[in-house]
Amino acid sequence: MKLTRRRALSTLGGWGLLPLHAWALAQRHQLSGAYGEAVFHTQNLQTFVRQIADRTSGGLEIEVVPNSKLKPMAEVIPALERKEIAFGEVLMSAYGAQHPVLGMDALPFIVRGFEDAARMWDVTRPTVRDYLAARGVRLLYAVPWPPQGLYSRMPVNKLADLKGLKFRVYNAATQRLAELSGAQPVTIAANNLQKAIEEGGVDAMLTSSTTGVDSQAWKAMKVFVDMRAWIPKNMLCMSEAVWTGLDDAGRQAIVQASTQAEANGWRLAREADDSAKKTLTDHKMEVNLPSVDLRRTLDLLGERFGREWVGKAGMGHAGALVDYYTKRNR
Ligand code: PCA
Repeated sequence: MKLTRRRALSTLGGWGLLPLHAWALAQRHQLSGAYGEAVFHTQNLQTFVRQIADRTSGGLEIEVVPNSKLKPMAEVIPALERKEIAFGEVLMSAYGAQHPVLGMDALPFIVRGFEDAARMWDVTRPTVRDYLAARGVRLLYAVPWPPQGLYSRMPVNKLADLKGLKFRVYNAATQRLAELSGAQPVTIAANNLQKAIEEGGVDAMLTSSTTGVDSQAWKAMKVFVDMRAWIPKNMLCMSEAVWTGLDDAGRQAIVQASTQAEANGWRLAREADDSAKKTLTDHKMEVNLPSVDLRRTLDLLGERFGREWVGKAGMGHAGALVDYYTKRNR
């Protein structure tokens, strides 16, 4: 057991060598994690809070409450605004309706891999940070999921193959793809996915290799098309009012641990993707790249989504997309 300041103070307090109020001075907060304990994002959050506890010698203790048990994801940002919770993790695109740049995080067929995703984050970070700051929410870091691929019971060679299937959706982009291909969209949060699959409620879905493994996709689906539709990110945020109430040591610990969590998280996402694709194959799933025809349809679809997004975002925000392309093609 590590001797943290809190434990040391509590021991000294217990021996009557320190007044108990010194122990009580440690700040304790909760962090609303959106995904399950085994998910690499949640493990990264655990490392993040451990580092903060160590760096402040127990002066700042944060408890990770996983699986949206503290707050459903849609309520996390408003709860941070109201200081109802101190820290919260959300999928950026879950807030796509609030700001176009958050929706851009799940714009299909724009990024082709993790390097592109990192470029997109470079370009969009200031806008996301300022948008949140205006709401009294501090952005700490963002970490990607592996690229989103298509799972299905049967091989998919064209979008029409999805027609009529129960297609699990988790944000506006998945919803729109389901509609465009004539599938039947079914909204299921990641933490209920495994059960829904077991019960036969999902014929197809678009998510990462890792979420496919966590939800044991192979129990219903046999094919994974690694089509890299987008690379969505989770972001960790905190209440600005809680930040203001921290001492310098606490703030410094958060800043340092955030930088480290972001770097670790991007590395973990790549590693998790490699090992998850292997696990899918071990469970006899076919892991394929899209056929030439499907690729062509997807690219056209990407253009269409891009145009729709620019139309809604307006030219002011569309600049972020242009900046991204300029950076990528340099
Ligand atoms: N997993 C989460 C979000 C993106 C991902 O890869 C999900 O499927 O809900």
